[in-house]
Amino acid sequence: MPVQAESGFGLTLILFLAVIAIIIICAAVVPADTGGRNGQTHPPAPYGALPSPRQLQHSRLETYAFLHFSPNTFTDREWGQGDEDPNVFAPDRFDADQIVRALKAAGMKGVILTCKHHDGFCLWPTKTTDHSIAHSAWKGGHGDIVGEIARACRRHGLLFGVYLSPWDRNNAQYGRPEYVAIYRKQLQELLTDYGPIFEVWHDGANGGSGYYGGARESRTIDPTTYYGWPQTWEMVRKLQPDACIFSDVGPDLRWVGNEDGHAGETCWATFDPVGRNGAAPAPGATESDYALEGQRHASRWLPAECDVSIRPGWFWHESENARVKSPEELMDLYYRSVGRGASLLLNVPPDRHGLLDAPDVASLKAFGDILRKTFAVNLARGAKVTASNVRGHDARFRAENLLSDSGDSYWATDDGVTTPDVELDLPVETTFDVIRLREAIALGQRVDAFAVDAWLEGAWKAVGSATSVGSCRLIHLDHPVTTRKVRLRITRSPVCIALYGFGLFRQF
Ligand code: FUL
Repeated sequence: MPVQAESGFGLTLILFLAVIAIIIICAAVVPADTGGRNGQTHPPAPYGALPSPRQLQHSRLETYAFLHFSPNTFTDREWGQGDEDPNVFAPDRFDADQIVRALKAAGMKGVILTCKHHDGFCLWPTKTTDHSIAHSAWKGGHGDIVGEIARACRRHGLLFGVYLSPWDRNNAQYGRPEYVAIYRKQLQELLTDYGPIFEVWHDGANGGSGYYGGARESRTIDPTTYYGWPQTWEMVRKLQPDACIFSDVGPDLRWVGNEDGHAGETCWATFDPVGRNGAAPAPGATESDYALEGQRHASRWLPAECDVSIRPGWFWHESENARVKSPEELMDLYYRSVGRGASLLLNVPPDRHGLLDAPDVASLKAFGDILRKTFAVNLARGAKVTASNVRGHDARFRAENLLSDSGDSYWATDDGVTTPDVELDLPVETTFDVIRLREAIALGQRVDAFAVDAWLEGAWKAVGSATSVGSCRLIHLDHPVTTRKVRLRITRSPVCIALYGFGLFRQF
């Protein structure tokens, strides 16, 4: 029957064209470069310089403490000459547990001790010099401050790190090649005898004059060559492969360029240190101004660490007892360091008893309470999350991952989708004044800028914006905002995004 045959052919043709159309539409919706659905999509390609596993681990610490303790504590100085009698170091009630407990109350995840400051006095019984605790009357010459602090850290679940000043105003060999061997031997003792070390801290200060074994003269060294840093760091890697090395030039963490405890408003984790007058950069010999913000497209992952003292000085001075930073000042520093993708290294110096002093302990505790209470509950939890784009429609990269607490699950977009947005319908009307955002930094630092809107009186209103994100970005709003709906807009990014850890909080 020709008529039937003809209409049968027409139907087949229509069906055929419909299938082709569906294939074309699907191809447009699921971009070819991200693969298919349900676990078939590949993650975004990493962008720029990337963190090493040890740097990734370190980025999760956020805050840790510095302890400046030496003969200076007893002589009321900031920089000892190196000619101090070892017996001046005489804490009468030293209690490592009291110190570490007070730091833990502030939420500190680790402790870095000045095992030797510029005066050259070693707080452990080193075999390299007589200028040490073993040659003082303290504990009959059997004391070991390094060991006691390291063990207390372990007891209380904190990490332990070492500061060993390269400049040594006591040592007769300082300025000669012999001293570099002594310095390495000291570091070797510290990295061998005290368990796992999370950070090794190299100061850049080199002042010139000193005791130097009685010579009492000024000695200058070339910081770019004298210490032979590459060989020293090779030894650190061998003895403590997980330890991050801090200095003006890294190799794992960079000095932020000030001792006030804050990073730049924009702060990139990527950085190529800049030497002075065209010379190679080295600890103590960099143009440190560049470190505040880092550089957007530098070749190295070298995040900033912000060091600051809770008091005006690094060492304890009775005259500064009334000038201990308040918990509010510490919170402000937290926002301007951790909240800008850097870490905060807070110095709290033990006093002449060998304890943290009462005003410091009180401020640490109140700071820790504010931190814990502020970040205890993410007010965005339970929100319905809707994104303008999800990479390959793949559940692995779903919008809900924006609220994830781990960088292993994140919200990502298709390649080429660089300015997506995401809406959060909050379960109830919510008041917040802190916004948090994190990048899955294992894939590099991707986002250039973003904004956050709140649905207020029937319209979206911008309430906050920022530039670099990295491991953590906190926006502390001037005024709390109350709303049912929040929108995150990525306003600039060279590549597709990979975000998690979004949070809304109310500062306590
Ligand atoms: C500086 C040193 O000179 C200070 O005494 C202190 O140790 C500080 C952390 O680093 O360069």
